[in-house]
Amino acid sequence: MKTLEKTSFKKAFIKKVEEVSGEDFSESTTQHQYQALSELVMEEITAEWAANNSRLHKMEEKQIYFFSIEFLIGRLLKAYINNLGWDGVVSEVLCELGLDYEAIQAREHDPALGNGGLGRLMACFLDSTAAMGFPGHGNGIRYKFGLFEQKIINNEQVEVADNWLKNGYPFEIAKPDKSVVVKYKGNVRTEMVNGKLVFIHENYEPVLAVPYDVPVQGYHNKTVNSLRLWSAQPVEDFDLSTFNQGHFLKAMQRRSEAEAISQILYPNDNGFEGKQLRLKQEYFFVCAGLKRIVRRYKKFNHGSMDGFSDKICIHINDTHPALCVPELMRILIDEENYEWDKAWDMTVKSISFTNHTVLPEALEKWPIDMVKELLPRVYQIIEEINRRFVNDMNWYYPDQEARNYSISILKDGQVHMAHLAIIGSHSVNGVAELHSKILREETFKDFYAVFPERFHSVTNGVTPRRFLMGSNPHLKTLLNETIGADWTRPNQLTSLEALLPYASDTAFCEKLGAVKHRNKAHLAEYIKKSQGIELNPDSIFDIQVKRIHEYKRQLLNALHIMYLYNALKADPNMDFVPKTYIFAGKAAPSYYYAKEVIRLINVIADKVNNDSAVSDRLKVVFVPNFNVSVAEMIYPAAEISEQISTAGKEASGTGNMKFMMNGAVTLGTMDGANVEIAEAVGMDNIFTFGLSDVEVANYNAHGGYRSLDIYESGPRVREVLEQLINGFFGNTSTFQSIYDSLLIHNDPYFVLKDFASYADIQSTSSSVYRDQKRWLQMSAVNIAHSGMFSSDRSIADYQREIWKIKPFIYEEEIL
Ligand code: NTF
Repeated sequence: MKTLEKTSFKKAFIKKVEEVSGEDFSESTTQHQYQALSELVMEEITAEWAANNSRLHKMEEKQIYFFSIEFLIGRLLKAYINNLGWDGVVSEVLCELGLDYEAIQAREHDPALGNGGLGRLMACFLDSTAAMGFPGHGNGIRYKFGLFEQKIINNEQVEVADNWLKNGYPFEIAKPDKSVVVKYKGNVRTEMVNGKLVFIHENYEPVLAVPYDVPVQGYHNKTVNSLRLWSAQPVEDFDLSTFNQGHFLKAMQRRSEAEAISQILYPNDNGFEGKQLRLKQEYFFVCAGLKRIVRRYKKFNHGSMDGFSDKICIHINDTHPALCVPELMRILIDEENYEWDKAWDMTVKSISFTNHTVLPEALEKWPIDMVKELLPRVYQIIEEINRRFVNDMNWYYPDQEARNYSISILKDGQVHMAHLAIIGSHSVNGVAELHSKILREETFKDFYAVFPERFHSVTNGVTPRRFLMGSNPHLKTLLNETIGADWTRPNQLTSLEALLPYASDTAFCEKLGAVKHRNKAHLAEYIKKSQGIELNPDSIFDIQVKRIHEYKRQLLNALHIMYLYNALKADPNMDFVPKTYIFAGKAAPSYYYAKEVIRLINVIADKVNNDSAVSDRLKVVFVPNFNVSVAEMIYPAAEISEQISTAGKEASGTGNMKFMMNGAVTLGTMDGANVEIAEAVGMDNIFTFGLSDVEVANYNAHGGYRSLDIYESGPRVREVLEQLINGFFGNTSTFQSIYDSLLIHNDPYFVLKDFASYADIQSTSSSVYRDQKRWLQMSAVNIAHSGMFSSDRSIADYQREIWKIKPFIYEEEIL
């Protein structure tokens, strides 16, 4: 890779703009400039990409394939430019040409091919894998419509289709010649061929899977990996036989049924919706992805699959790709003629599995009849895997029949996908220490008893290239000036610990405060422009951004704001540090309760922001359409990071890490990775509150706690609860379902139980904030200890513990 030369880049850019616009450069629009810049970047990357692919064909290194139903990659133009080391020259040239680099970047439609944590984690992992210079690729679905765009109209969430491909997408390459056929439905016939039973899948409905590859560029190195996204198309443009018989409508229907598979991303986060189309999607990218991997492996290994599991890791991201287990078995047995035992050994050795949630409503269970009808041969294999597993268990543990049944794949008329994933892989891991403990001791405890050696823990991480270096340039500069640039190298983020001595250095802290203030002002400007709300950048920016979900408890935050509002109204002279509460996040369109929480927050914002008695001290904003780009603007501006889930429910959280890296102080429960953040920074540099996971579990074991006790004993809380239903927000605006959940349905997420403790810690944090020196010291300590939350570290852990590949050695290839 060559470094970019300014004059030749300027010339090439002008020429490219004229090519894409067909007009003189002076007539070009931002859209043309964006297209031209994207094309130049792609030309550079694709040259290296080809070289990389041919290196990988030699199959000397073990390769990782991440199978995931979501890849929430975010905008790529700036990330590519930074990774190529072109950032300095590109900014300078665009500035000299009088162009606005930020506006050019904003032309890129942020691809929303994921809901939240699980999909974004995959994007961070791809980034880290490439940054660390080894082969790891993504395999998923090219949804025509990504996650809906969220608008807030009359305080409510309104969903708008996300037609992200309408202007084309410059960073993908279609590879129709690499298309494969995926087969659904039909029946399985058996035949004896040379004394061997052969399974023939016939009368199936074929769908064409067409791959689109997106390059994943390493950081300042020559690695370019691939994210392969599959698009579903009818096998022939028209189903000619049907068409010729005059059944035009039927032919068209087949076509749209095929296309439907990759039409839309299911908008649920942490929730399972057992629709047949979703099951089709799951098999679609599993079947297509494995087919290409196997073909390629055989092509470069003399047609043999023997060494497959030594060279290929199939990493399945939650259970959506769990059909990899029976599908790989099907390939090995039906197509490659392996015996069952050998095929099973190869399958289990190749596959590893990460679990991302313990919420029971998110665990996938498919009706047996549905799987049987849609995937007849795959189902037969699942049945056989289950039969052998149950036999083995009954043999080894003859006195444990109930336990043996409880861990089988097929039970109660359903296929239990997590069981399939655990039984069919050599490794299962949780995504934070606490989560992994809950998997071992609760969710999968019966499996842990049988396969203790399979259980691992790898704490999540986030890419500092996007979430610190890319999105917080002023902080990056300050860090470089203070401790040098070592921390910017892949897998070196722990070098930020060199910042620790500066945490008590007044001059450094002042600069840190100035960077934060500038980022707050930048966010305030965006909010002013987009929502017309004026914020005070001197107030505390207290931020909760994530999916809206009962267990994440945005409601606790909202009720507390009502409580503060009441207190300010009751005592206008109250001693109060001005606060700005910022929320963002989407609710699943069918999740009524979560949408009510969004409405509540917006109604509170209206009330508070329009009350001149308080609005100079208290402000509330709900930023619409939370996505990766909005996130990148929000994290750098945060001072308090709200991570307030009911303990035991949030597997890890990754927003908590992004906030921390940008110097926000966590205010949270001891849940998910918050526990490890607390360990890293020490209890003096985090605000924790609330029940522990064990306390929550104990209450639940005894039917919960009595929420009315809190209502009865606390007048302040009672006032807030009554305001939900007494017309406080205007006669038409009541929140009966929220009130009922808290008081009639006994508050299953312990919102009221944790309320007092939350209010206390909120007030403590405000007192600490008054001492800016102390606050900035906390902020610096958080940044300094954020190194272990880099996804480079997570990937290094996976390499060592799970994929068993040689440790990473960083070699800088440009700079
Ligand atoms: C999410 N799970 C968890 O809710 C987060 O705590 C975690 O940080 C991320 O995964 C990444 O591991 C999901 O998105 C899902 F889909 F599994 F529910």
